[in-house]
Amino acid sequence: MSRRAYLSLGSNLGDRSARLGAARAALIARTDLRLVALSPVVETDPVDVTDQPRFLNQVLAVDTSLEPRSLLDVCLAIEHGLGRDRNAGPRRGPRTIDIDLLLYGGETLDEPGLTLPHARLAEREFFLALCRAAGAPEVWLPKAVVA
Ligand code: PH2
Ligand code: MG
Ligand code: MG
Repeated sequence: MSRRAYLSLGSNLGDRSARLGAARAALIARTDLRLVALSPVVETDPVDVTDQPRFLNQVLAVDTSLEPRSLLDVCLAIEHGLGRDRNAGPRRGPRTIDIDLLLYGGETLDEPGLTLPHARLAEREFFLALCRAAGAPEVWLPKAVVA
C-alpha cells in the first residue's frame, strides 16, 4: 500500500541550493517513493538556535511504500550520503542538509527518535505554510502554536 508523507529539506551551510537539489535528486532516484508535489524553496530566519545563518527550506510530498521508520532511515542515509555529520556542531545548529519526516498519512506516533506529526512542526509557521503549498490536507496539520 502506498501512503503520502511530507518531508522537509533544510540547509544553512555551504551551497544551500545545491544541497537541496542533491537531496531531491537522491529521493527521486529511489524506487520505493515517488515525488508528487513540492513547495517553493524559501529563505527563513533560524528558529530555536537563532544565532546561525539563514536557512533554505522546502517541503516535498511523496507517496511511499515505506513504513515511517524506514522512510526516516532513508532520509538519514541520504543526509549522511550528502556529507552531513550529525556529531558536528550543536543540536539544532547549522547543518549542510536536514531531511525531516513531518507528516505521514495523517498518523500520530510518539517513539524514540520519531514523532508524528514532527515535534516542532506546530511551532514553525513557515513549515506549516510549506506543507499547505505542497498540498497537505489541513486535518493532518497540527494546530499552530505561537512560540
Ligand atoms: N532547522 C532547525 C533549527 N532551526 N530554522 C529554520 N528557519 N529552518 C530550519 O529548517 C531549522 C531551523 C533544526 O532542524
Ligand atoms: Mg530539522
Ligand atoms: Mg533532522
